[in-house]
Amino acid sequence: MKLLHGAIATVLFAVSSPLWAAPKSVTLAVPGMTCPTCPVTIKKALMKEQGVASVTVRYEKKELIVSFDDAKTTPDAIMKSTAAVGFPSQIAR
Ligand SMILES: [Cu+2]
Repeated sequence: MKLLHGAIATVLFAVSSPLWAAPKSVTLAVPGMTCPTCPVTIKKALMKEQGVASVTVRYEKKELIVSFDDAKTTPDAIMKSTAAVGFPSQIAR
């Protein structure tokens, strides 16, 4: 049963991958988030980017978790758009 399940998942993935690339996520350190409205600005900017699926803010850690479609954008492009609104970021850890 386990094997069969794996085979089905593989087939589904192969069929759907051109349209539905696997979502990736990246944790970004944003040292410039110094007040609670900063993440709002960043989130707004990122949600306008093509391929960004969701943005989770961890304000207390000055981090963002961004999930994105790697067929449409890259962590590099995401970091560029946070910098464009005044918040340079880098990949955490
Ligand atoms: Cu602020």
